[in-house]
Amino acid sequence: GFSVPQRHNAAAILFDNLAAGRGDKVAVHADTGTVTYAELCAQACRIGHALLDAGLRRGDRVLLFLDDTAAYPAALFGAVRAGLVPMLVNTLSTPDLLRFYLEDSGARAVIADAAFADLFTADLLAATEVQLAVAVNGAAPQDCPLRDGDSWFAGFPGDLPAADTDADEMCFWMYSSGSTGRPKGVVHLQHDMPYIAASYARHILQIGEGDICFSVPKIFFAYGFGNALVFPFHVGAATVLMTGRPTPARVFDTVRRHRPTLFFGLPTLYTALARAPEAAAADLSSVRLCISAAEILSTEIFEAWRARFGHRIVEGLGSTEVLHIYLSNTPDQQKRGAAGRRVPGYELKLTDRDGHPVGPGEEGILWVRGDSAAPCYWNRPDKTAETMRDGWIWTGDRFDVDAEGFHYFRGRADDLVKVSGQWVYPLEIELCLADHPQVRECAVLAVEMADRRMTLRAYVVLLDGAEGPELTKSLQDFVKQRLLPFKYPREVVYLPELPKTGTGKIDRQALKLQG
Ligand code: 3SK
Repeated sequence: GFSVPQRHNAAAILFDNLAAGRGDKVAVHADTGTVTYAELCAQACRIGHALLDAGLRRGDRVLLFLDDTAAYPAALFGAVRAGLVPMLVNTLSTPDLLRFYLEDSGARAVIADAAFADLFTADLLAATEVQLAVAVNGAAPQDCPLRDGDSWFAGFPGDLPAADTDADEMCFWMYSSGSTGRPKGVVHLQHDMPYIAASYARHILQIGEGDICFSVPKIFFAYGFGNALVFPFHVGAATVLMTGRPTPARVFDTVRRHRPTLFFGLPTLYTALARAPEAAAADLSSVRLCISAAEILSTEIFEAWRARFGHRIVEGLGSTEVLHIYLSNTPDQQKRGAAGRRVPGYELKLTDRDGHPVGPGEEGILWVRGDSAAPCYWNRPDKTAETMRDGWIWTGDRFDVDAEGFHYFRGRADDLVKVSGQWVYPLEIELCLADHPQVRECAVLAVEMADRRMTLRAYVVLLDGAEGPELTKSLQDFVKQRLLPFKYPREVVYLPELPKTGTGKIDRQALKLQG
């Protein structure tokens, strides 16, 4: 059973390592060197002190605009220990989005990497409630309104008592972008971090103190946050943090230098790594588990990875609202194409659109319940009422489940379209096309024609072969033979690669705009 005391401050994930005698143990392997648990806790306390000294009070939001270095856990846990609420946002955010985050949250402080300082102009800060903006990992340029955090923090004490927070009190936020509309602030509570450690990390990763985690997906992404910070710190393990773009050369080199035991990626990353020339000489012998989430991994990449490195990538699926993975395969029990089985600690149910449970083997919309689920979106009662219902999270994803409990993703609840008068799910066609021997990657979208009718368009990246009418016919026939004939893509667009979002998913909005 999982329990935290009713008074609980989530920074304990980091600070309990001191009481456990791990002060001298390495917590972070970063590009810039190693940091021990004692050093990380002291820096977190200095940051917490500095924020309080600047006038921030319990529950105030602190926007973190940081790449993956030791400054991230120091700022995050320092703010939480001080009773403040860090907000983790994507460092690829546009200036407009950044302004939205600051306005929506009413954040009173910003901690940003000096490398991103030029985004935080005096005009932007003056238009918001930000009263304190600091740069870390170097000083911001002279004319920039961010003060030098590295030297300022150094003047504060390296210990700070934890704020006496309630386990059900707001702890940190992330933003969930969704496919349409403005992003929603996902509010997480003090007990959510220990919950994902006690569920996914314990049962699926079976993580221990000797592990070294390397999450290529970054900390601002809920998946990366659990992998890179919560899971390792909860058991006193170490984490490897890498800044910048994850090119195959840099990822393999980081693995070579730090020899992680747990490796976390996304399908796009595994695809790039498996195909990179550097894969031939790469050494993954330190790794005991390779994990993938967020999207379906193609059989081709799963097999290529197994052939090259001997690892069967373990797939799972989670969400920012639930904080981490609730459906997962395990190293011993995996089925190709399945998102996995229920992770201990979560309840799952499949219903029809009216919320009635579907029968055995039938397809339905997935709901998830568990203590790491966010209670609400910030200031969005409409969206909260749609998604958070009676303690359950409505995922909007359609699944069916086999007799052994493996769940198979069948698309979004709302992507059903009528083409030639018949209902189809574009994902079904996408999954079928992905099995064509000449297809490297594809996406299928329903698009509106000039006469307002809908049609199916496939965007295809080829493995080999020349694009043209013959190949288009072969792709269409492939779908007709495997699915119902009317489900074939009427249009096929060939691309050198598919556009990706900041978190590595296929950017369907960008494809739509591309026409
Ligand atoms: O997309 C996912 O599968 C995921 C996994 C863990 C945490 C967050 C997310 C969105």
